[in-house]
Amino acid sequence: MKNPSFLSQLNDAYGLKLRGEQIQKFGDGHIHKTFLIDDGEHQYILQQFNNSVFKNPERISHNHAILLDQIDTAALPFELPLPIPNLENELFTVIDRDYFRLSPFIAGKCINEVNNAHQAYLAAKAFAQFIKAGIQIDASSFQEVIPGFNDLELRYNQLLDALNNTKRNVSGELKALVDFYLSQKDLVEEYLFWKNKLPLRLTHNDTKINNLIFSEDLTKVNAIIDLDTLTAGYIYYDFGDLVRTVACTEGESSTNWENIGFDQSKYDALLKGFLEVGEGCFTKNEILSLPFGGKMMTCIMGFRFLADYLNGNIYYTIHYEEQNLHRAKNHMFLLKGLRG
Ligand code: GN1
Ligand code: MG
Repeated sequence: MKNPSFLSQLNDAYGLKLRGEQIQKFGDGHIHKTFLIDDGEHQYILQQFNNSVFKNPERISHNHAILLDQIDTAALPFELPLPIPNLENELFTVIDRDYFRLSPFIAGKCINEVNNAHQAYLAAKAFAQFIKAGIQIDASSFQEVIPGFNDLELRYNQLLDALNNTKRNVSGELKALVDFYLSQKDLVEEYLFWKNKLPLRLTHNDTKINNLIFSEDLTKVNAIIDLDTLTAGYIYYDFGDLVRTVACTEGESSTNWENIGFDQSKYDALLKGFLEVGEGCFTKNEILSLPFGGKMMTCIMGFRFLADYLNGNIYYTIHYEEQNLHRAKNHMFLLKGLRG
């Protein structure tokens, strides 16, 4: 972030006076490149927006506008840091053909794993409060940001396509992993079973634990972040991605295979937090669908990581060649644990 032309364009766009060293790489997201700006007086989050993943950014803005119009965000017990317009009143600033945006910085701590059941409870409460705050909104007014984002049938078919077109040698461990995921077809059937039994709600759709900002002492949720994927969905998506990233004995990037499994006490705390908020407003079927959510979201991420590995790692940020394969393997152990 020290290129002088980049800096002057960024400063001009937002009326800032930043120096290169005031912009530092930040966070663990897999999609956008995120930086922390700190000029000694103000702090912001700067993101280099991934517009090959989000091909229709105007749909994100459409959904955010509904949220702002229909939810009293100030009444929520946490922040929803939405992008700050530049001096031209645009949400994105194009610099050297890349898209950038600025958001408020919320102080606190992002974690990749919870330490105890109480943190799990707080996380579930926050995401359920988000759903509850939007429960009166007609979900059909939201636009689909990434087509079929949480559609398990589509992701299964994308895995099959990746398998048919891969340049990798599908044998040994890779073959075993592919066979495992293809044998999860019954979850696709269950996904279709639930489809016409549940109402669509405003959901976040990417509720992994590091998309929350906790207070430094981890006793409170300060903010829900990564608001690009919020759109109409089923509540079990949001419960399920929490299960995937909270009710597990090891985080998503762990390769301690023998330690990876399901954590019942954190699961129970998630359920308690989610239902405490949602009781009386979630339907009976929605509540019955929650256990499916954990299995489904773990399975869908296994499909997606494995498909990305077969496709040559074109989607997720990786730190080494086999990382998507390892993420899929990690999720196989968790899914086996969740399926009992
Ligand atoms: C991505 O952006 P991030 O890291 O919060 C992904 C989610 C996955 C997650 C897996 C737009 O989320 O769907 O669950 O990685 N987001 C997108 O860790 O694909
Ligand atoms: Mg994120």
